[in-house]
Amino acid sequence: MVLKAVCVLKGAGETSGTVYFEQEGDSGPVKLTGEIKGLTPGEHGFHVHAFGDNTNGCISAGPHYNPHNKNHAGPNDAERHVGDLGNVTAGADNVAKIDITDKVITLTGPYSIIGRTMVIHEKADDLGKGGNEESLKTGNAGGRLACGVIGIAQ
Ligand SMILES: [Cu+2]
Ligand SMILES: [Zn+2]
Repeated sequence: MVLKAVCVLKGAGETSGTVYFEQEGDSGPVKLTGEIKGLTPGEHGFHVHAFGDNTNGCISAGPHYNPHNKNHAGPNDAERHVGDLGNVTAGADNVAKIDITDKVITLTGPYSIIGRTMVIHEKADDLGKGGNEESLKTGNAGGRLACGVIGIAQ
């Protein structure tokens, strides 16, 4: 059985996008596809944040989804926040194509990301290697350009 989810990202500015999630069975990796437009060329931090709450814009989504109380890191690090998906890269056309396969996030069970929020950031995520305290919390990725709640797709 394939589980599917979708997230429509919107913000106060020009940035918007759609991300599709697919997972084969309960324990397979999650494949993310889609695109985000209206970005400055280069890397932008991309995370699952804890709450599916956009009442006060993307800020209400809270911190990175971190149910196991770890430090912030990159998607390939053994210790990371569940929500740490690293960076996406926008080209000269201001569009980032999403093509990520991740073994930590899941669409099912107690740590499912459904009902939480995807956030795309202003700056690059330093993946916990920035050498300061903030790096181990947020990766110094700066402001939240756009976000959306992850929902069940048909
Ligand atoms: Cu974030
Ligand atoms: Zn993080």
